[in-house]
Amino acid sequence: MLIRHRRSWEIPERDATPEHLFLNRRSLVAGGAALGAGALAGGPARAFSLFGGGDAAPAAPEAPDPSASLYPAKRNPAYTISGPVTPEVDNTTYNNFYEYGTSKNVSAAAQMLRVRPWTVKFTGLVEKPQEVGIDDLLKAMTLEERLYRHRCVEAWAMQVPWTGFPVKKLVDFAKPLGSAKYIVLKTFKDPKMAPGQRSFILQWPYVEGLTMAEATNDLAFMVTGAYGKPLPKVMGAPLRLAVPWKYGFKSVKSIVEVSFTDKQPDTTWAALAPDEYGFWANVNPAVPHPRWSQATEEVLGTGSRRPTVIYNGYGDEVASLYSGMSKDRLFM
Ligand SMILES: Nc1nc2c(c(=O)[nH]1)N[C@H]1C(S)=C(S)[C@@H](COP(=O)(O)O)O[C@H]1N2
Ligand SMILES: [Mo]
Repeated sequence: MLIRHRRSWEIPERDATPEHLFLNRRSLVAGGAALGAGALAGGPARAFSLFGGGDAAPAAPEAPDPSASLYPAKRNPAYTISGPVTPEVDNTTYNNFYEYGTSKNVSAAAQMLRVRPWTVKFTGLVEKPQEVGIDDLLKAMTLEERLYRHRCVEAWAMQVPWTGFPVKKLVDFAKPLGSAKYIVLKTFKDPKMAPGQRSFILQWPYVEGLTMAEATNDLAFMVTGAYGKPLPKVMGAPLRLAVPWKYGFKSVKSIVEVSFTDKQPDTTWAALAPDEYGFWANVNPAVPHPRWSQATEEVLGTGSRRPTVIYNGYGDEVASLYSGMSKDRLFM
């Protein structure tokens, strides 16, 4: 079904996916000789023969998620969407989680992710560095459900019932110093648990960042669950970001470190392809990606497209964050 939807896209998926750029460049730069490049240079389909290698540790049976009783959380009616929620099956079969492969169908591969024990470190410009287990962090927070739009830079979109807590609450918990200007969120790095990290598809670990003003905006959300349950692994369990006015690559998954700095951090996609992806990455239909239009978006599970909206429809909440910044590349 999804394949048929993808065929109906105005732009072929291959032209719209960041990996297309990178895999091409990789074969030019490395000539297929460097670590992992032999497989990668063949393109996405062959790259993930890497994943069938059989040298991964067999998955140990898993205990039930200890946070399951926290779900479903009460819906916060202030955050809603027009139109239906994207069916869960369409969401969990069309993902970007390069730690588990560059195809969209990585749910099975992502089962290698182990979400307990899971520790989150707080580092950098904080009163006192600390580490906290995810279940202790969850106990310190009040979970709520919010319906959010999600817009990938590849011109597809979803409507998701996330559960979590405001990033602002995470900031309060971390107690950053007054000198902190940015929050930096990092994914784990463990190639045994994430075979994609065995090759240089991206610079690992995946890193994203926000200004303190963005992070403490009411919309910025730390996600721990979706569809009334703990977060499925493929969506970035047990802790991911959702900043719905920005392109999806900002919403980093499976976070293990939260740090605070006074310098704009090097973020994963902006570091890899600075001509195509930036730090701000705010959604804007009028600013095309260098290789495709952003004017419309495929809504997963519907087989149809709709017009893209500036700030993905959240301009009333966030446009003021960027006043006086018209010289910055706010929309890529
Ligand atoms: N660690 C990590 N986080 C990531 C990614 C990734 O590959 N690795 N992909 C990003 C991109 S491009 C998007 S669109 C969203 C996808 O989230 P979803 O799979 O839950 O829809 O996650 C973002 N966060
Ligand atoms: Mo994305």
